[in-house]
Amino acid sequence: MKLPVLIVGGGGHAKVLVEALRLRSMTILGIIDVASDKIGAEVSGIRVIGDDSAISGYKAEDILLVNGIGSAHLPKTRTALFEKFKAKGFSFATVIHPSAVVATDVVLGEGAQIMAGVVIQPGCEIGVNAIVNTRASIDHDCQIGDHVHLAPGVTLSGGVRVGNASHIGTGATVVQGVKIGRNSLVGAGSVVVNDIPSDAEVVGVPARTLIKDS
Ligand code: JB2
Repeated sequence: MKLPVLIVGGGGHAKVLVEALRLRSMTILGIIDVASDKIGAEVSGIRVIGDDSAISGYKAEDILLVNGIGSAHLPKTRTALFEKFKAKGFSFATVIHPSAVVATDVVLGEGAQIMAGVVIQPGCEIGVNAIVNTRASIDHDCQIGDHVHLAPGVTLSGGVRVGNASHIGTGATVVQGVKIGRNSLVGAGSVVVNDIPSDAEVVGVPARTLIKDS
């Protein structure tokens, strides 16, 4: 039996999740959001029932959480929210939009979210709490770390590794066999042809370290 879900966070990413969950016939009990002006309102027809404290009204074994926080940068809030509620004993639902093509041997971590139009080829591993966003494409034998966000339209060739909590921006392309470290940011539209260390920010074609104005 599928447990009902609570979505934590009620912004743009939550809207996309509501659609996928409905198509999977999941029961959505409500949305949890910290913004006081959202409480009592609806997001895609689902009521915002309270802030994070409302979750304590549910037993961890009776529900699953869905992490509704996305990001257009490093996924710090999303990661913290996942870790906070795991520490309280809650589990997170894995969400796979029915239009995604996911090879039979792909290993998905707890709470991974695979959105509309995604393709994931054989031999891939996707970490816990990762987002593989709309129409991203992951070729064979890629390893995607925990909390990683592959933004819409990202293309990874075979054997790419992405370290925990990195963000690959919209439409970026990563060529065969490249390794990207942890907590790194790849700008939208970049083409990554060389390994990227941890804690780096790269952008461009080919992708290079971003030099910031002081
Ligand atoms: O700790 C929290 C918390 N922090 C922010 N707990 C709960 N329950 N809610 C929290 N929020 C809420 O998340 C904010 O009050 C806000 O309502 C929501 C975030 O909405 P927003 O639309 O700003 O971002 P998003 O995370 O839904 O979407 C981002 O990431 C997506 C992947 C955006 O960048 C989107 O454009 C993007 N597609």
